[in-house]
Amino acid sequence: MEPTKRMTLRVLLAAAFALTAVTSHADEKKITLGFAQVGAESAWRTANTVSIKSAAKEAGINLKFSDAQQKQENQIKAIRSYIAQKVDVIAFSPVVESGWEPVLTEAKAAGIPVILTDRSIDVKDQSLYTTMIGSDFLEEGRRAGKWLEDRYRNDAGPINIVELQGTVGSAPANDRHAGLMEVIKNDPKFKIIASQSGDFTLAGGKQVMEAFVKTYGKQMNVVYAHNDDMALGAIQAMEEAGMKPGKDVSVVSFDATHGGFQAMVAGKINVDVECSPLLGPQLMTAVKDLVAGKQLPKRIVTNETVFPQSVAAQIMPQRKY
Ligand code: GYE
Repeated sequence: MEPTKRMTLRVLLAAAFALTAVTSHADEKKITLGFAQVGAESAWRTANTVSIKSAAKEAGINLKFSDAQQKQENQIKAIRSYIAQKVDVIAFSPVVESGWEPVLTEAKAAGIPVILTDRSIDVKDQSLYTTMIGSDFLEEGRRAGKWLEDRYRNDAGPINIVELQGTVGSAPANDRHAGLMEVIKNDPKFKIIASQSGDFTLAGGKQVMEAFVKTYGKQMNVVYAHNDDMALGAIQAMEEAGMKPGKDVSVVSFDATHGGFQAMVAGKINVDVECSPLLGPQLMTAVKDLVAGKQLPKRIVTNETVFPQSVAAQIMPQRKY
């Protein structure tokens, strides 16, 4: 072949290659994920939302996001709208455990797979969701119970516990309570003298604690708060009543957020059981795997630990939420 012809051929080949590259890229459909969030009730939740939004961006996934303001009916509405919009995958963090069959049956009939994150649900038909990514709240409750057993090992008791529960009917509230009970039920010196929901918020925790302080005062030995926001609210209520949280009363909390760590360093929370909100990257991997037709494990459990007050100052700089 003459050099000029060879040259033209080369140019033509290169152009053809470039064209295929462009078309195949355009053919690659962007995955759309509909995510129905619980709300913005706590520092944990804020970190969870940031994690999901930034992981979706990073993974090149088109995210439709809704905030249910802690109301199941809002979440159901959001899921229905994702079904109507024919998204590729639906994920949600269920406010409460019960009542999901109807809407999940609709998703299944539409052929849209559902992933649960953070909180689990109570359904007979396990085929209504593909996988559940999140913490083991029962184990978290047990961990807190074991810390209490150790702390009061040489104390004859009674050890009076007041409990600030999370949202009524939610998996973390149910299981953090059940996990504690499992550990202390055989030791009669531990008594839960009062238990009420503060809805996982700082204001809720403070309000419930104000009432507990008035009714039980010095009788209280332990505040068992289902999250840091409520623990921080309870601390305010105790301080306003002239008590010394962390000293007069042990404060046990969950999440291990920055706020929780700060209170530990200040000596006001005695132990914080870790619960990680950074579920975004794992969720996006699961979404991509699902769309690629891969089989997912039914349960993906987050790795977590317990932070006693004694390690708080040293660990705090490494915390990411
Ligand atoms: O502990 C609390 C949040 O579901 C694990 O919800 C989550 C809980 C978390 O409001 O802070």
